[in-house]
Amino acid sequence: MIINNDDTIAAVSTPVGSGGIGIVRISGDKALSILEKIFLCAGDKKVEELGSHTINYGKISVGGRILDEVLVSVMRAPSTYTREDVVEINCHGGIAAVNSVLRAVLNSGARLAEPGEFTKRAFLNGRIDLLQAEAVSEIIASKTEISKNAALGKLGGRLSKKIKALRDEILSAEAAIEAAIEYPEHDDEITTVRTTAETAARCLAEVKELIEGADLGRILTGGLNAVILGKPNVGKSSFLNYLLDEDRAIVTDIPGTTRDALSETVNIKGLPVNITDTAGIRRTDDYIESLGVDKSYEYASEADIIFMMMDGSSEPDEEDREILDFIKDKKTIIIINKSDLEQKTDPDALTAYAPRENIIKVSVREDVGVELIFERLKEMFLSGETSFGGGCITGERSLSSLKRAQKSLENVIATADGGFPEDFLSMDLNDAYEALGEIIGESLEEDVIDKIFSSFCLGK
Ligand SMILES: Nc1nc2c(ncn2[C@@H]2O[C@H](COP(=O)(O)OP(=O)(O)OP(=O)(O)O)[C@@H](O)[C@H]2O)c(=O)[nH]1
Ligand SMILES: [Mg+2]
Repeated sequence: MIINNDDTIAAVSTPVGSGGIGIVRISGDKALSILEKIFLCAGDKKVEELGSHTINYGKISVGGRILDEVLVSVMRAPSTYTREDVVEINCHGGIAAVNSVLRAVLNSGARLAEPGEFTKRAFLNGRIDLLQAEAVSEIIASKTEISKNAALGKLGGRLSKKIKALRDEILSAEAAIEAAIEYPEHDDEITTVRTTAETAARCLAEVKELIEGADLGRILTGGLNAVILGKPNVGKSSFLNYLLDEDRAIVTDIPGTTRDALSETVNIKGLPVNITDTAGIRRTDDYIESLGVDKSYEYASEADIIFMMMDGSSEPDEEDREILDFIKDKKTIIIINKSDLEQKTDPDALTAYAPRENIIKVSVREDVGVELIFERLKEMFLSGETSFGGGCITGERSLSSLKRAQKSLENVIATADGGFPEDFLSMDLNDAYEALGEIIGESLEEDVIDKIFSSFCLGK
């Protein structure tokens, strides 16, 4: 993707399809002169007379033909989304009106924006850093209030500040080492090395905390991957339908009803959950069913949480035991279903497979106890949420930079403990500094930056 940042860019910033209004956004040096060519402002005002950050009524007209009746927001640089002159034309929604206005803008000298290019400009022009840019696309992708709030905190820059503070601290330590090497006569080597190790340990603790938070970040943006697992007929599909509040999956009293995995996204206590109902697990000669069983295990292996379901009205049997052995070392909530019937499964007898608080008796059919599953899920995955109100690191890119910083800081401590010379420390400190810089978008190659922004929505 080769992009000339001197161009004036334009795109439709609202979703394609019918709606009350659609917005064509323009950013760049020529935004206002382009508007001048196509906008008949009420009161015959010229565009140059329009104040910054005003909304102006008028018509878009090309060659004497009126394309639409519009409201135009005029925002002059530098207090704009991109820090360039920005114009937003609010047209009538619907494909025809919006596209005709976009075409007029493009014919008047703008270039169609690449996905994410407005935000990329905000980044390149220094209004936001890379973490904040990522937060923008996370806000757009948020499926729940909690996800959105975390992304909003990140956009506000709290996480960026934390990273910057860490970098400052590392840089100071590095400077102290350099000074010590430069002027050995003033250096008390033992003290310098010890102080550096202390700084590295402090930073390491924070980096580790950020790595832990990244897991929550991934869940808040992409959703928690949950799988309902269990032998046939225990009520897995009934549970999925309960969560969706609709008859999504077929439920019958015939074991082996579900043959193929079925996934949906639901909001559980603010947690976005991608939940998969699977084929009941049993030994079977039916080829298609056996493929479904293999798939059930596959899904469960990759899940963040398994809901293992059992039928409380029957004694646990071989099939249950096989699944219990599989989930034993995995994050699992064991759901003992059908509590409305006479019970033959004792939750206390299952504590070898999951902590007691993760074994929950319910009746999906009678809607008893299901709330306890939700509460437990929230405790398991959102307990750290308040401490990450400023947003979490998300995405493989940032996570691998964090891990590199962790490794380098660990090296600093090991080197200090090993009594190696001071210049060894400086290299690893520098590497940690660079790795953290990548997260906020400093010291990143241009093609990496292009790649990051290309995953954004068009018009953002
Ligand atoms: N009594 C009682 N019956 C239930 C409950 N939940 C589900 N059932 C019944 O159990 C039977 C099986 O339910 P499903 O949801 O199809 O079970 P499944 O685990 O998806 O079964 P497979 O797809 O065959 O693996 C149906 O007849 C449901 O109505 C419950 O809480 N109490
Ligand atoms: Mg089913």
